Amino acid sequence: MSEVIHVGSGKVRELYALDEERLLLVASDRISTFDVVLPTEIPDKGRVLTGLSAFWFARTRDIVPNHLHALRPDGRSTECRRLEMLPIECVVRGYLAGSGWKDYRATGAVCGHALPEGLVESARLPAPIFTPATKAQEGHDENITRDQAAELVGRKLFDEAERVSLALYRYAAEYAAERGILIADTKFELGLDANGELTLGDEVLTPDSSRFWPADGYATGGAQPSYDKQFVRDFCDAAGWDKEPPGPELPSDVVDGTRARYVEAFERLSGIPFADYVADPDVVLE
Ligand code: Q0Z
Repeated sequence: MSEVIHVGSGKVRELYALDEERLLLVASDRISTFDVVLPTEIPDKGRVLTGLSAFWFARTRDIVPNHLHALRPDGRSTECRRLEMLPIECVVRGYLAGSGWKDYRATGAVCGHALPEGLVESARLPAPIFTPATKAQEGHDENITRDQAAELVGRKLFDEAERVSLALYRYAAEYAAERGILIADTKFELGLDANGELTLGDEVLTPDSSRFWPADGYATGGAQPSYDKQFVRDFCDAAGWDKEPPGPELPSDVVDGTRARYVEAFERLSGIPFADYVADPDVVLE
C-alpha cells in the first residue's frame, strides 16, 4: 500500500497528498462557531459539504474549470487536482453582513467599493461586489482593496478572478434563492493548474464557505439567522459560554436539529434525497 501524506489541517478539514498531481480533501463532521471547534460532531456534516461542493462544481464547469477529479465512496473525500493557489481569498458579497457591514458602517465603502448611503444591516446590495481578502495563516482574513489584490496576483489574473467569482456568485445566488436559501456572501479559492489555467479549487458554495440565510423571514435592519448554525449559536449564547476554547458539548436536540438543517440545505439545493447521495455520491455529478 502506498503512503498517503498528510499535508494540511483546517479547522474542520484535512488535506492529503495522493501523488505529485493529486490531493485528497477530507471534510470531517467537526463544527466551529465563534472561531472555535466544538467538542461535539454533527453526523454527516462532512458528507453534506462535500456533496454540495461537488454538485456546484458539476454545474459551474462552463463558468470556470475546477479541481474536482473524483468523489470517494465515503462521500466526504474529494480527489482533486493540485493547483497553485492564488494568495487571495476571492469573496463576493450580495448582501451587507459580517466584515462588509462593519467596514461599510465605518467608512461607507467595502474593499474600495463606494456604496450608496443609508444601507442597513443585511441589505441586498444594488449589485454583487468582489471584496478580496488576504489569506491569514492564523487569525482572521483581512479585507483588502481591489488595487492591493491586483498587486498581489497581477492585473490580468485579478481581472479574471473577479469576473469568474462574480459569475459564479450570480449563478448560485439566483439558483439558491429560488429554493429558499439566500447566499449573503461566499468565498472562492482560485488557483492555476499545470497549464496555467485559472481553476476553481477547495470547497465551494457550502454553508462553511458562505453565509446562508433562510429566504423565509428575511428582513433588513438587523442580523439574519444562520441557515445551518443558528441552533448551535443559540445554545452557546444560552449556555453563557465566553467564546474562549474549549467550547461547550452540544446536547442531542441541538445536534439533531443542526444535522437536519445541513441535510435540508443539501436536498433543497441539489434536489437529491441525501440518502441517495450516501448510497452513491456520484449522483450529484449527473
Ligand atoms: C486547499 C485546506 C484542508 C487545510 C490548499 N486543489 C488544491 N490545490 C492546492 N492546494 C489546495 C487545493 Cl484544494 C489547498 N487548502 C485549504 C484544506 C485543510 C487547508 F482540507 N489548502
